Amino acid sequence: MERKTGLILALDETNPERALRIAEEVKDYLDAIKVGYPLVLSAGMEIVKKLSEMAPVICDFKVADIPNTNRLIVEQVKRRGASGVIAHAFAGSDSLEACVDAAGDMDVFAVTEMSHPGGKEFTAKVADELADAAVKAGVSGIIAPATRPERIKRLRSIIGDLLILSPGVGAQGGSARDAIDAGADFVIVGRAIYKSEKPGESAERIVKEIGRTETRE
Ligand code: NUP
Repeated sequence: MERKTGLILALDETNPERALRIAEEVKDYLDAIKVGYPLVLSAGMEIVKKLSEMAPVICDFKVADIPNTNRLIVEQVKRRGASGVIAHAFAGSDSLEACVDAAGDMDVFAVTEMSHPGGKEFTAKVADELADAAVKAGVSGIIAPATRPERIKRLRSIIGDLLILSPGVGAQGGSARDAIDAGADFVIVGRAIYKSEKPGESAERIVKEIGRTETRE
């Protein structure tokens, strides 16, 4: 995935018309648009094609099944024109490898430690091992919490040069600057943009904040 601004929009707006309007308004600030169940269950998978005309689309389906089912899901995501898909690492190496195989030239990102408070309960305890398994499975990158920059730093030391996409900025309390300084390549931002009265201005502010940070070499 190409990095220009470092910003990925989490488009969890469930009104399809409003979602498309927001995407249109902020698309120039984005490296990708992440869609998940909230929007896709409301608008249908056709929305992926429409959004991919504005920016590369990552489907955050947190794929977490047996290898065969994972493969079938990822094949459908690819058929719909997505550029990336998010899978859970906790389902195991074989499940993650099935995603990578089915993805071909599409990016697979593996969830390690989740950003919400509950993420500390289970995922944090095994996040280092999940990151290691993700590297071995051949993913493009991992999802790591902007709410805990010190954990981004630690996970960076495990995954080397793979990408880190970091959610938890804004509504969940994390800052874009801290996440990027800790080693994230991209921040994923949802409510702070799509719930803003002026999504364009909010996106611009975050892009400026990312630009002021000490990005990795
Ligand atoms: O650990 C994760 N935390 C997280 O928030 C993994 C995720 N995929 N996400 C997603 O990032 C979450 O589902 C939402 O789409 C987005 C963050 O949105 P917001 O908190 O900025 O509104």
